[in-house]
This record gives sequence, structure tokens and C-alpha cells, in this order.
Amino acid sequence: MTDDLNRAINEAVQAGDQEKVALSVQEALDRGVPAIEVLDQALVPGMQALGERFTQGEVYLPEILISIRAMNRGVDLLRPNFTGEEIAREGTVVLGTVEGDLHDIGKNLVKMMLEGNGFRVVDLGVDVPPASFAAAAQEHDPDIVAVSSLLTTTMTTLAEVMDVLKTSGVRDKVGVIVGGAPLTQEFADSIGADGFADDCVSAVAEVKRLMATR
Ligand code: B1M
Repeated sequence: MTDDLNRAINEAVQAGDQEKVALSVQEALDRGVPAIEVLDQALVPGMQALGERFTQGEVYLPEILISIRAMNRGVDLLRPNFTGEEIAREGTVVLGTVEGDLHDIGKNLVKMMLEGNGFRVVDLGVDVPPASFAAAAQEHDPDIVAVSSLLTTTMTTLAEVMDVLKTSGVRDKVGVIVGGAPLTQEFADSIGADGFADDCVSAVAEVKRLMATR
């Protein structure tokens, strides 16, 4: 993708300009830029840059919410390019954001990337109690349970998810991957998760790695 188009998308996300995001993303697709490149190099960095500005106190929640809508316009345009009938079904992933946590932008990107790579994703949404992950694992017989957490306060609930998967008898049947900004590989290891990914691209690689080793 050209630098000018990349910058236009990135800035439009940060400005919360839905129309400009849609036009620029469509232009990128029309120019033959792969959807993954538009996502990975322009939309996500735009949202991450805004996240940094939020952290620095330069922008506030209303701006964030407006930018989320703008980003979603772009993601909606990309989505059909990730999920073609020609893509083989690779396996099933149960995915959700852990109880107490309402952040879903990153989780939705992980979902989109997995679907784009041929996985069926059972999306449990946000604020998902540990028992619901276990119930969904029993109901859908997934290969992987994937849990997102964006808050340090909800990290401990990830350990509860691991416990409930064990006590409900499904732990040995599924691989478990965790991710989200405050998490680390060390934390994932400490709760006994099988995998960790710090972005939506490596989440797919990590799921594939686990599938290959099971
Ligand atoms: Co919230 N928020 N927020 N927020 N918010 C953060 C996370 C925070 C770091 C901001 C800050 O204070 N600096 C902070 C958490 C601090 C902490 O715990 N250490 C925070 C806080 C405190 C809160 C509230 C408590 C604020 C309040 O009300 N006082 C509140 C909590 C509500 C709740 O969840 N119970 C809250 C609310 C919100 C909004 C509703 C306004 C909105 C969420 C909207 C939504 O998601 N629908 C929001 C947002 C947007 C943010 C920031 C600004 C941006 C998050 C985001 O979407 N990033 C964030 C600040 C920041 O990140 N700098 C912040 C873009 C997204 C693409 O990245 O989500 O990291 P990310 O996802 C990445 C990777 O993490 C990874 O892949 C994704 C893409 O590459 N990934 C996975 C994510 N899940 C994965 C799962 C995997 C693998 C990889 O496998 C399973």
C-alpha cells in the first residue's frame, strides 16, 4: 500500500471520519491491496495510535467511540475479502472477552482474522463468565478456546476460566489461547494456557501452531 493511502486511512480512523475511512479503504481494495495489509498496516495502527493518545490524556472517550465506528466501517468493507467460500474450514474456535471486560475491538479483529483463515468462530461476545466458556466448549466441541482480556482487573478471571474448563472435563479436549494488551507469555504460562498472542495476526499463527501439535 502506498504511504499516502496508508496515512489517509490511519488519520481518518484517528479523526473518526467514517466517510473518509470507507473511501480510502475502498480505494485500497480497488488498487488490489490485500485486505490483511489494509487492516494490519493502516486501520489497526490508527486505532492503536488513538489508544496511545487516550492514554496520554490527549483525547477522551467520545472521540474513541467515534473512531471505533469509523474503524468498523473500514472493517465491514474488508470482511468479505477475508471470508471466501474457497477458504477451507480449518477448525472451530470458541472466542470471547472475559467476564467484567467490555472491550471487543481487538477480540473482533481476532475473530475476523481467524474466519479469514478458514476457522469457524463461535463468538460469545463480551463479559463472558468462565462457566460460559466451558458450556460453549461442551456444546460446540471446538479445537481451541480463545479468551481476550484488556483490563488488568480481569486478568485473574482468566485463571478461573482455566479452572472451570478443568472441572467441567473439557480442558484436555481443547487448546487454550489468551491475548489482550496487558497479557504476556509469562502470564499465559502461569495460568496454564497453551498459547499467547499479542496481536490478531499472531493469534492465527498461534492457533495453527496449537492445532498442529494436538
Ligand atoms: Co478502555 N481501557 N476502559 N475502553 N480502552 C483501556 C484498555 C486502558 C488501557 C486505557 C487506559 O487507561 N490507558 C484501560 C485499562 C487499564 C488496565 O487495566 N491496565 C481501560 C479502562 C481503565 C477502561 C474503563 C475501566 C474506563 C472507565 O470506565 N473508567 C472501562 C472498562 C469497561 C469494561 O470493560 N468493564 C473502559 C471502557 C472503554 C470503552 C467502552 C470506552 C472502549 C471499548 C469499546 C469496545 O471495545 N467496544 C475503550 C477503549 C476503546 C480503550 C482503548 C482506548 C483502546 C482499546 C482498543 O480497542 N485498542 C484502551 C487504551 C489502549 O489500548 N491504549 C483502553 C485497539 C485494539 C485493536 O487493540 O484491544 O489491544 P487491542 O487488541 C489487540 C491485541 O491486544 C490483541 O489483538 C488485537 C489486535 O491486534 N488481542 C488478542 C486482543 N484480544 C486478543 C485475544 C487473543 C489474541 C490476541 O487470543 C485469544
